Amino acid sequence: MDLYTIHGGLGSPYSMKMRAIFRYRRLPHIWKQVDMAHRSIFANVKAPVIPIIQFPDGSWHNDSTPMIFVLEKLHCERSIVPEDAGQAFLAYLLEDMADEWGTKAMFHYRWYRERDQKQMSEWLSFDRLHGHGRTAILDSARMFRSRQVGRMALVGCTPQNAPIIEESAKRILGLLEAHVTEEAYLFGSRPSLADFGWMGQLSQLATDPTPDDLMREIAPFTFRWLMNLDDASGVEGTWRDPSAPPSPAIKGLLKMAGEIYFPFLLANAKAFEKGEPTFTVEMLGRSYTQGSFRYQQRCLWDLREAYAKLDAAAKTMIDPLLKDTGCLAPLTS
Ligand SMILES: N[C@@H](CCC(=O)N[C@@H](CS)C(=O)NCC(=O)O)C(=O)O
Repeated sequence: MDLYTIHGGLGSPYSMKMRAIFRYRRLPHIWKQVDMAHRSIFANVKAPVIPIIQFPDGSWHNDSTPMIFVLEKLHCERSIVPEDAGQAFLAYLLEDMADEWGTKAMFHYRWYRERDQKQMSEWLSFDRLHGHGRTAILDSARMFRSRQVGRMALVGCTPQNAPIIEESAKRILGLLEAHVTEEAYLFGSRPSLADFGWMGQLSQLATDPTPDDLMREIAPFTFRWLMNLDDASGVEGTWRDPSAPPSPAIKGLLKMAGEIYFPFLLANAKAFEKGEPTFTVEMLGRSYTQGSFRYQQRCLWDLREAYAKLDAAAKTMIDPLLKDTGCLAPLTS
């Protein structure tokens, strides 16, 4: 049997995203929690991030978005890229926003408050060390916690940025909560890469104590939607009609991209080009500051390239929506 091996973790949003994709796509796989005994797998990939996936041909891969597109080339059944090129672009943009901006909420809620720091450092250490003794688990939790808390400023999870991150998380939850009772997924009755991208990040909000409480209170159906999407291997559906008006959720998420995600990407790219280690950008009426990263400069380039490759018919179809939501100018400038 052609078996994939996913080396991941329950506490890793990108691992949950990829496992859900493998399940939905019915690609035979096994799941391995990365633990101390398996650290050598990191030697097989460039960036030391999980999930790391070994393909049936023995090759090793990581970075979830490129992996999604490699899998699309290898398997055509149960694709997660909408058939219509314009919708496919929108799904890619929303997935990218989940990965790069949605993850701020994940990291912020996990490491900002004492309650979440304690619970999640202990659980994540337990995942890697269970059976090796309580002392080893708690010692490792303390080290892991101080390492993660120490990284918060670099990725923008500071007290100054907290109101922006929390407001944007609540906005996303509000949009999804209104959507999931009316339509199965963002681009139809079958899930797309955008659904899986958000599912990955929000699966962690549903686990960590403070955002778990928040979700149960303000987005209980979204919470349940995530649990269902975790194994959608039985879902059979169709893509939404690309000529139909966009749903309020798609429009709302794109508006967030125009107000938050693109300003963030543009400011990061500008700072990175100039060699500036940090950048500040105005969003939601406040100043947002964090370290500049090459990876997110690449995200902006990739989005622009994907948009530029669309044919005239696809652009005609989605341009009014992109323009209306403030996404067109950053994609074309
Ligand atoms: N862009 C990567 C990001 C993966 C990522 O950041 N993984 C995290 C866990 S969710 C990680 O392994 N971080 C390594 C670390 O914290 O040192 C993807 O889409 O897969």
